[in-house]
Amino acid sequence: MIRRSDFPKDFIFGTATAAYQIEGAANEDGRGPSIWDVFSHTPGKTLNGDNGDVACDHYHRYKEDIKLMKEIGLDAYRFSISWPRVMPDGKNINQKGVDFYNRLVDELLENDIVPFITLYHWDLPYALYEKGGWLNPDIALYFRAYATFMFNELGDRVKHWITLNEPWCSSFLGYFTGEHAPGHKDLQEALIAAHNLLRAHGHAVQAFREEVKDGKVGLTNVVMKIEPGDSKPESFLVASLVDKFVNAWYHDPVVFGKYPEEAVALYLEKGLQILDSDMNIIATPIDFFGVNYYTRTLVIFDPNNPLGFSYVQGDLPKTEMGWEIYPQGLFDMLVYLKERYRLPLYITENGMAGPDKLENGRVQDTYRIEYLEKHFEKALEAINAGVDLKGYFIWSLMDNFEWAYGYSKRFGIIYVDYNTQKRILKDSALWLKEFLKS
Ligand code: NCW
Repeated sequence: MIRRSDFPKDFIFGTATAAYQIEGAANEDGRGPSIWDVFSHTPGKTLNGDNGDVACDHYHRYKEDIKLMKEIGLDAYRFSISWPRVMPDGKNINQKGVDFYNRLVDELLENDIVPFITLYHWDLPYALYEKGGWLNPDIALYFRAYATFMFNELGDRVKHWITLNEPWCSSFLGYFTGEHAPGHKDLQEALIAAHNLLRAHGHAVQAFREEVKDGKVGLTNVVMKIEPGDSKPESFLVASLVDKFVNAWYHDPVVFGKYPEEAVALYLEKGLQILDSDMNIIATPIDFFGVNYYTRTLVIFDPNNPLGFSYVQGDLPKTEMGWEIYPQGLFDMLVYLKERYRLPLYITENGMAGPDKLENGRVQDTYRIEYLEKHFEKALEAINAGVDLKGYFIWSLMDNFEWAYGYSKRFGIIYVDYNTQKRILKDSALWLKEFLKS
């Protein structure tokens, strides 16, 4: 059985959340609307019309939530800042919003829990969306100003920062498939958004170097193992293409200052110009990559699909998201990232949505324990294979608003009863508590 003591001494274990998914208090203390408030309040966009108005009410219950983290014995906590809470119009400061994050950070530090902050986990101020959102090149400078303000405000106490969470989702789910806010369906827009997200990232890293001399900054991407879904040679080719589009696209420019050739070709085809000066900003050196790993994705060559490929279902056991459980992919991708980019890594998210049932005050999520244990093993294997992996954040601390799926998917190691806002440690949390002592 894997033990905590098998990991390096300074390896950290934590949990992760995101502001819109847990905070609630959507209309309190001067918070402005984000694209997700508007999207989730638009009929048909989220399951059952669910929204983050109340969510886990973490805005009022953060002390209780930190107490639970302490009880489990977690070393660190990754959370995101709601940009529209601190800058309701995207630009001007809302002191009450800022005060909340000061209280949150102080409470974490008092409990010896190391804060990791994500600046952008998908909740763009709606006021900036009205100015063009991620399609407006100026967005990178708005983001830089917001980041600079937060570095100044919290950088004395918070030393680990992540600029963006999963820019692939913000650009492709937000602007191409339309599953996420703002719900556009336009490939050219997705390409522009992706580029502006990376520019925003680069600007924030530059600001970080000026403001926080003794901290570390990185970018978190969703990292998917892309595999061919059949044995046709064409499917191997499309798998490698999709891999470039999901993985290399958001890593290569940041380290090498270059998009993969296939992405460059797509920008050209769509008549979009990429400036060298942009690439220089995007490639401002970072300290680590954050890895959000959940699953593999199978693709096959499909001439009938305008994209040239289709997704297919694999036959491994799946989580409630329909995502295959594939721990080996975590090992493979960690080794791949190490070899290609030579940067320290954190697993900034890993976990599963399960068919959790609260029965007699208990949630017996043995599947989640098994999932975590297997992924812990692969993380350890990667460390032993020479990957500079520094920490592991479980998604998520508690059940929360799962975007387009609303409250129907439960990823937490803590169960949330949304009627009472009562929190109940699932068996996985109890298991983790023992693991962290081992
Ligand atoms: S949807 C998504 N998530 C979930 C969300 O709760 C969290 O905020 C995100 O950081 C859990 O972790 C991330 N990510 C999109 C992953 C897409 C994977 C698609 C695979 C099938 C094609």
